Amino acid sequence: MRRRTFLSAVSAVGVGGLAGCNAPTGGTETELADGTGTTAGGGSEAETTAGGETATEQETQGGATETVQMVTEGSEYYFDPIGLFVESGDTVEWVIESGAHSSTAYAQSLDSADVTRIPEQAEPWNSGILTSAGASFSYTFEVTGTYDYFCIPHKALGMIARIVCGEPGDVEGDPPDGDVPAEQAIVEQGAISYSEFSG
Ligand SMILES: [Cu+2]
Repeated sequence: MRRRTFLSAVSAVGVGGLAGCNAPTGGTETELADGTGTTAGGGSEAETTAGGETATEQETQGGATETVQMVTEGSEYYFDPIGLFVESGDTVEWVIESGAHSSTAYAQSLDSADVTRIPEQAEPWNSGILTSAGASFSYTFEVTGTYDYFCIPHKALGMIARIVCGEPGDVEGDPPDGDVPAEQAIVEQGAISYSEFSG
């Protein structure tokens, strides 16, 4: 039930904000209707969840794909939406809308990050710098928690964003390179557009 609400919100943002560039979530809602418990990942996912919530997790696991645009607009460089909620098992696809960007997790195991701001058990990701419009990179979120990430060439200019998978994690404050939406706001709204956040 909550999941459907979130997806509806994401769809609305996508259609309104992207002027029909694509339809990121259009095809995935139908998968949700019958996509329960058939994937190989289902078992391990439940194991990583705190005991009391297992039933809920099984009910809501999906495999939906959400899209985040990477944008250069004048002197602004940003991810859109800048805040996004996903369920464990969902995939996020980052797509170059304009400019050249990367999607890189705040994980000290990666050369370009000075701090770690993803869950301890999570696999860090780094798309490398993508340079052509339409180029994309995907990552499937398995571990519950909060993930902050950035664009390598534009980190110093504040091109950072946040994804909450399942429920907020234990990150504190904002990343060192700028502000991102609060975890609870992401959970409540499902997706927070850059224009909404930057005011
Ligand atoms: Cu960038």
